[in-house]
Amino acid sequence: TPRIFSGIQPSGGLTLGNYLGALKRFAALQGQGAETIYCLVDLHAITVWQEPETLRRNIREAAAAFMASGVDPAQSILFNQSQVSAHAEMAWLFNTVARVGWMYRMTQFKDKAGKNSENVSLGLLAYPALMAADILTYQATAVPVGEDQKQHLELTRDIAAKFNHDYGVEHFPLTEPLIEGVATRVMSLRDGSKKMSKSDPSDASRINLTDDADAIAQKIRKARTDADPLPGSIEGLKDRPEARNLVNIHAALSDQTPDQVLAQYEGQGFGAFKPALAELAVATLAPINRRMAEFMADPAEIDRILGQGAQRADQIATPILDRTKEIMGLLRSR
Ligand code: AQP
Repeated sequence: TPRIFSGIQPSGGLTLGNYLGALKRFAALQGQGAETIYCLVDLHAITVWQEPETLRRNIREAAAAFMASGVDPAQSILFNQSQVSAHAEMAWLFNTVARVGWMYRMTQFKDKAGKNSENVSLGLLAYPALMAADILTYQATAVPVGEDQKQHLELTRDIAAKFNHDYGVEHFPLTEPLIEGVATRVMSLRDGSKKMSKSDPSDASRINLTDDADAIAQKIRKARTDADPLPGSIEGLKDRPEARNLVNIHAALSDQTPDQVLAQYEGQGFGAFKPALAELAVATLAPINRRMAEFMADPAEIDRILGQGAQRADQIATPILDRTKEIMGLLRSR
């Protein structure tokens, strides 16, 4: 059976971008004939400083967000990365396969390191090797991600191909990215050229899954736009990134195409569009927000679910890790 793997960093509160680009699709992929494995990638989160108490809370809150968005721990394996040691072990093996130059070329590394690239953690540079390990430790065949992760997925394929070539085996699959829908790149509400991100210093740039109805409505009301009326088709928004972003968000939330959305608003301005979008966003996010709060009221239950998920994940990962070590000539005597 095909096996789907994906993850999210618990490096802060999750956003509408994470929901539309990832969580909503994770839930929809369940029960479609593939095995689904979803991971809170806490080892990735610590590549930049995380305050321990905040990280602990963010891991539980991200687990609550997954479940509130419809990821069912009975149908999918849901766990946090650091509880399954195969991820870190496989990442080390891949550190010996991947080339340093591949890592320096990653745009996410360049963005996050900025001008300070000698002084970031070594983990931030090696991040894509750990991501390849997450995926290939399960020999996953497909990974649903947003547009921003495409380059890392290509690197995962490069690592798999180089491993298979160097050791003369067909051990790792060439994993396919699943980048689908109109919300593969939700943009900042303040700047249509930047993606909506949980680590953006401006809270007004994003909608958090924990925002209440008033906050959501206010952020959409204040979202940057222009004064022109809306055209009849998305083609007409080519040079209006902020407007295009709001229309795409509407389309993703209402399960329509952007053109279907625009058919309803052609000729109207944002004075009409924004309140409708706010209402739609609140209608989708309020129940998620409520369920998250219910899960968060019982952290021990979240920990139990993640622990159980980790045990199931470990059963798949460990034999694949062992076989990988064997192929590489590492001695196994138990
Ligand atoms: N704006 C977005 N639109 C669509 N999809 C998005 N994703 C993230 N932002 C958007 C998708 O969510 C998944 C998890 O991402 P991640 O948490 O592992 O890291 P990220 O891509 O770096 O997300 P953030 O929110 O920008 O986190 P920070 O600010 O910590 O770096 C991925 O599938 C991603 O594509």
